[in-house]
Amino acid sequence: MVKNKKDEQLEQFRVDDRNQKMTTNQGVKVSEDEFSLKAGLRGPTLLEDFHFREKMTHFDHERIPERVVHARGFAAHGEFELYESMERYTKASFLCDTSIKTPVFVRFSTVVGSRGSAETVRDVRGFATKFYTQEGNYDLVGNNIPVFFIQDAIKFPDLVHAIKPEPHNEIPQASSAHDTFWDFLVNNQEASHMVMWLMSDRAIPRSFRMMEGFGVHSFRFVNEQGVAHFVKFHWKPLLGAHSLVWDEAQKISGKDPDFHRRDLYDAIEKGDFAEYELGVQILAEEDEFTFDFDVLDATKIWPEEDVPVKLIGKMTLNRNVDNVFAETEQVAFHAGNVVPGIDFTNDPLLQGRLFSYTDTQLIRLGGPNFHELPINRPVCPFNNNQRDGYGRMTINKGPVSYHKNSLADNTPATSSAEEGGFEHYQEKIEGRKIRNRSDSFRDHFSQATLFWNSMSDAEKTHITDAFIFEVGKVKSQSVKQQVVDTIANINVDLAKVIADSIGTKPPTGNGSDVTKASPALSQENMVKKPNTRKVGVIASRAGDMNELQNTVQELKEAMLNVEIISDKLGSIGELPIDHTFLTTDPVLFDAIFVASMSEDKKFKKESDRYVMEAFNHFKAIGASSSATAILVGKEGSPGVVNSGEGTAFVDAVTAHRHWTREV
Ligand code: HDD
Repeated sequence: MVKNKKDEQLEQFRVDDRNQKMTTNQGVKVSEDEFSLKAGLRGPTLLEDFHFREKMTHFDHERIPERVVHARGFAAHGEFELYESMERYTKASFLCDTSIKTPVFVRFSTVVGSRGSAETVRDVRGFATKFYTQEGNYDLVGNNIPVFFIQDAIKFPDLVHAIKPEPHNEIPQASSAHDTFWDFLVNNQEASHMVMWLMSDRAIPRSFRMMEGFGVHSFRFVNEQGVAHFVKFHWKPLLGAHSLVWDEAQKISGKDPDFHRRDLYDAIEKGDFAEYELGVQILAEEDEFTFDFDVLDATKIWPEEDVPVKLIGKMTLNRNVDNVFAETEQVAFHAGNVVPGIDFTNDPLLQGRLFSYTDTQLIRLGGPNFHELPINRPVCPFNNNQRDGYGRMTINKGPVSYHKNSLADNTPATSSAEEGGFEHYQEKIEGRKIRNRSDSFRDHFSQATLFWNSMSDAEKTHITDAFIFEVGKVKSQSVKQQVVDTIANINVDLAKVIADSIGTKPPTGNGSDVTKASPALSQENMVKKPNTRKVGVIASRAGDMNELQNTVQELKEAMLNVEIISDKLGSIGELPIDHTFLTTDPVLFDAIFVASMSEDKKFKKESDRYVMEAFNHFKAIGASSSATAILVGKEGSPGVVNSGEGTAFVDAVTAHRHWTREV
């Protein structure tokens, strides 16, 4: 079923090869696809075998360069619906007319790792959305962290060189835990705020479906009257933002390197669509200078308590791609793709991005016609005088390909603003050409401290441990010391604990006097829901079948996803066994419930391993009355529940993690 205008467009390009005859790319039917053409049964292969040549040549050219950053990604289609008209602020029609459902395509990614790297590494996540609006494509190319490492795009190549694997040995893959990254931080302290986020739980999300998204920069909304407001964009997941535990994340990297894409793909296939509300923080132009930071500085947030986030619509990701290469790999995002009503600011990071994205697509997608690829095409008409180039698909008719002309009545014609033409916001600019930055960009620590102050105790522990893990892997004693001294500017006690663990001298410096906190920054304060949480139910064939059936039923009614684990595949009564102890792992579940035990020693040992691992990762653990023996030594611990306690197990799963548990 074709779902929307974008889907309708893609449908024209879909091909189903099933039940078709095999042909060459020239349409000639192929008679033999097993053996190349040879001179004699044991003779050499002949050059005239055009089918062999074509098949091999195409294969030899199957790969394209991976993205220089954000190489590992996964995407889905969906729709955006508006709650209320924003016409007071913007003339973008998809944000004014609540009857419009805008098709979207969203690609999530890690930043540092190469295309085949694991997905649960400690990293920023890309959250790039293409809105196929009736006025052209609008791309919101954001991350799951609201700030960035640097203030000026000229430093982006340096940042990426420092965080990617070190060039002399290409180690480590997909990780910031190495000398060059931390050397970058201490010599470019504008990264301090972002590094606090990177060391926090935000960098190890539980799921793409449980992750916030941010446009990061201040953009501009411009309304029909030409009045502008600054705006920051947020995506708020309806399931709340939640994270893995670092030890668990590392183990998942081995057990299931595809953990995040599998989660999103499976959820969509099941009909558990990923949902996010679009939020905007809006600031009048005259309030530009009311903060103790510069609104053009991408290393700063606008605290939600100071500038509330207004939720204006909802995005639902409801369809997986048909072909990952054609869609996810060939999609070309660009922070510069805007529509009338949305405009840029002078944020020097944003300004530089406006150059980089088209430039990178030219090398990655091999020429200037990548906008014609099905996934990149706008759903509204597009006509201009651009012509030719590699891979051109459009057949432009007629002799005229220039403006102005009389032979085609001066068409394609430009449009006035009233007719929907994009007119850049007429911001007044004055100044000297200068290579420097404003003094208002020089405070690199206050918001890093604000972030630290806003964390719960558990989150602070995770950040501390993450610093010790990462900086502890740095080989240079000098860099380690400089990191400790840099962190002292954020919080001196944090710096002291790190110093004590990684063998440096205690920090010099007195710390920060920022006492402000922003509760909205803590994931502990976010909505928590049971929906789609994955429970591994351990069951033995010898157990009570009816009890198992009832347990599974109850958990499913509570919106949890249940998978049955046993020693062998097969079924227990009517219920199929989804995994053996070996084909899955406790790190792949949100909670473990032991429904029944077996006398078999190996079964017991494996069940103990599952329960222990879940316990160590602060997950909910439950057992039926016949299996409570498995909880011995853990009873009374937060999130450990036996079945006599009603909905307690579901509540324990809903709580996400039980950080006060002593492990
Ligand atoms: Fe970028 C890709 C997000 C700064 C240059 N970026 C890329 C993607 C995301 C972001 C989500 C992946 C898009 C996809 O899935 O295809 N980038 C950001 C954010 C930034 C940011 C939120 C800061 C606020 N980026 C940034 C700077 C530059 C770039 C400062 C260079 C001046 N980014 C690129 C790029 C990439 C890219 C080299 C690599 C692949 C691509 O564009 O398509 O152009």
